Amino acid sequence: MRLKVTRAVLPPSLLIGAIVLTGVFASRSDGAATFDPQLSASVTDASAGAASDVTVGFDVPAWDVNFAAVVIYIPAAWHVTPGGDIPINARVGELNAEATLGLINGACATRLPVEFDMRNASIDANDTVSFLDADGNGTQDFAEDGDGNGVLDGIDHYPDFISRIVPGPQPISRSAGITFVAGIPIFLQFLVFEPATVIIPIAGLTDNPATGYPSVTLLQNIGDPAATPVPFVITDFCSPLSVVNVSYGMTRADGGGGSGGGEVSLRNPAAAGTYTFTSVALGQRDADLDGYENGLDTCPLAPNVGNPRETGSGDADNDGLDAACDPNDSPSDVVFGDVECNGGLSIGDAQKIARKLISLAVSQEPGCAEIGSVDGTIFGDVDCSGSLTIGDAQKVARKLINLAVTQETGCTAIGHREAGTNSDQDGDGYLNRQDNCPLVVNGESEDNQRDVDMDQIGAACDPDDTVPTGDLIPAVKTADVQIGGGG
Ligand SMILES: [Ca+2]
Ligand SMILES: [Ca+2]
Ligand SMILES: [Ca+2]
Ligand SMILES: [Ca+2]
Repeated sequence: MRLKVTRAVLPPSLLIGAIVLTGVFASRSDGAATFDPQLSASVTDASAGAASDVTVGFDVPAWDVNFAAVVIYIPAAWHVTPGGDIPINARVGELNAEATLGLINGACATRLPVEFDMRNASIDANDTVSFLDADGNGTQDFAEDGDGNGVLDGIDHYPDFISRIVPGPQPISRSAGITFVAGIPIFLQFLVFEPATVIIPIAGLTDNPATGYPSVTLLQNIGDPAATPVPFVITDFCSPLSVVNVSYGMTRADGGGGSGGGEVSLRNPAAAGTYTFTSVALGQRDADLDGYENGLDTCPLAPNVGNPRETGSGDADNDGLDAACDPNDSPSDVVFGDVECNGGLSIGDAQKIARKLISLAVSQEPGCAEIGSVDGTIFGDVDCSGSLTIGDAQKVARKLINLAVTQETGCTAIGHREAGTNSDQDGDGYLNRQDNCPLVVNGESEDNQRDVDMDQIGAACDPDDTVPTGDLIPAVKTADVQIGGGG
């Protein structure tokens, strides 16, 4: 089997195109972070020695922190056919998941169901394929069929990033599914290793052959230390998460009714008895112990006033920054003056707003002086130390105009906005909820979200970026399966 999960973490660059639900969650009081995933396991044919399908469920409840890593162990008494003994691209399973996402700086309000058709995939580490579009033809290499044999390259070639995420041991089998969501290829892989291969070290458990075959899931290239972040529409990956994975006992023919199928992929234990599946998982770090993982918490070093999973909670201006660290959480701080915003905002209107807002800004910024006229173009990062230049004022104006239009019904953004709405407080191109330093400029022009200790707090704002802040939360779960006496 082949279940579950990713090392390291978010925000995953995946999925778009979702169904927005509202009122999904009941309220809960705040408190320390919890991570209590649920594991289930079952077989469709419980006969001893049967080539039965195995279904494993893994769920992260609402309000828990999301996982940083999960390994599922298949009991050692199962027969797991090595990947090399099954044809490449044979259908070996299917996975259905429902993820909870925050989109475009919103709270955790979007549920996205996804399905994967899993194929037996190459484990030849000498024949690799990139997650990137290395050949520059507009499609990521894993999701194209470069050699024209009818099999996507992420299936019949070994992804080069696996060795960076799970260095060392080679899997005995790999299955892979590639599904397209809103035109974006999503890559899911299960790697099964020999028993006692240590992925998440827990002495006496994960180094014990009796615990079984560790199965690691990789989603996209999450966890690849060489991956390059990009600003993305998915700004949070939240709980709840629900995953149901079916690993076929016998491979199946293609959905189109083509040939193939019928090879044994999994076989139940030969002896009747009770067998235990195990999951070893790590919940994400919560540095300030306010119950919200660093990757979700836009104030990771200050206990939140509200709940970042809920729209507007503790966030009066709805910019994704909790009042605990938002330097301007009150929308009433902004003066709009006599501008008419119904039916659209003209450049002239914007200039009026700009003048008023610049005056407001300079009165609030030590070291800034009043400036003259503003033409309303171009902005970026403002340095108000010393005096405020016309150029600086233009930058301020742009930031504030964009803030204004996001708050006034009927107003639309004017001109081009290259950055700097209040949803991107520091104007570095990463929306607050994706930005691992939402108050410090660390965009693609700077260190691009660099995070050496991978604690989801960027180097630009991490008090010590060599030691992860907050603890991973371990959780070990088991699920028993009864195997009967023949059939
Ligand atoms: Ca916090
Ligand atoms: Ca706010
Ligand atoms: Ca930033
Ligand atoms: Ca860090």
